[in-house]
Amino acid sequence: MQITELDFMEGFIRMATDGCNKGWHERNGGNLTYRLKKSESEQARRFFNEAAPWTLLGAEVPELGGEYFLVTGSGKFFRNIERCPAGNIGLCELDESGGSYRVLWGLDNNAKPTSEFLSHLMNHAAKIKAKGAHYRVIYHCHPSNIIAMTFLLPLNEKVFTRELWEMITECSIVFPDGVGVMAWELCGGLEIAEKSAVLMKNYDVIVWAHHGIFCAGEDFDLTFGLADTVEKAAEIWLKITSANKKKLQTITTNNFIELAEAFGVSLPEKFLE
Ligand code: 2HA
Ligand code: ZN
Repeated sequence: MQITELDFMEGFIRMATDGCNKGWHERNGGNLTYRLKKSESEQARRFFNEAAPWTLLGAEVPELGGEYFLVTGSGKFFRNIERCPAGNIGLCELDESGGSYRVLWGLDNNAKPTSEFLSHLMNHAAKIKAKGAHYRVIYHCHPSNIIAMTFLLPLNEKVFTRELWEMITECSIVFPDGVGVMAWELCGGLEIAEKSAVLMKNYDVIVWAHHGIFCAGEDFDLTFGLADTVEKAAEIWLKITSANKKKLQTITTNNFIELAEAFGVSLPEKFLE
C-alpha cells in the first residue's frame, strides 16, 4: 500500500484535480489544506520522515499545535498533483506551540507549503473556534464568474448574498449564512489572512474581489460542493446580466422564508429585507 491510496489522500487529490478540471486553477493559482483526523495521521505514520527538520511559520497558531495537515506546494500547479503527488503536495506536522512545521512526507526536492499556509492555519483556527472541530478543509480557487461579479456589484455581503441566493433555489440551503465579501487586498500577506479570519467566524465562503474565493468546510465533498454551487450561481448571474434585461421574476424574500422552514436552515435577517 502507498500513502496516496489512503482515503484522505485520495480525497485531497481528487478535489484538487476536480478544481483544476473546472478551470479554477490556472498556472499555480489556488491552494488547499486539510487537517487530518487522529486515525488518519496514525495510518500515514509509517510513511513519515521522522527526522525532518522544523521551520518557523512566522507567527504562532497555538490552537493547532500538534496537528497534521495536507497542503499544496508553493508555486506548484494543481494540474500536476494527480500525476506526481509527492512533488506537489506535502504532509506537515505543527509543533506543540503551533509556531513551526515540518514536512513528514512529500514536497520533494525542498518544495515549500503554499505561501498561504499561515493564512490557511489562521483560518482553520478561526473556523474551529466559531463552528467546531468538524471543520477540516480550507480551499482557495479562482473561478471566473464569481470574480467577474466583483467588477459589477458593490462589494458588500448583502448584495452578493441576495444575488447569489436568487440564482438557484438550493443556494440559500447550501450557504444559509450567505457569503462574506472583501475588497481587493494584496495576496500572500498577513492582512488578507487576518481579514479573512474575521469573516470566517460568520461565513463559510469569502469572496476576494478580483481574485477568487476562500472557503471552509467539513470535508472535501462539502467544501468542493460549496465552491461549485457559488460559482454556478455566479455563472447564471453573469448570463442574465449579459442579456441586458431586468429580471422579470425571481426567488422572493417570502420564498426564502418558505425554504428556510422547509429545510430547517436559519437565514440571517439582514439578507431577508
Ligand atoms: O497560490 O492563488 O492567491 C496562488 C494563489 C495565491
Ligand atoms: Zn489566489
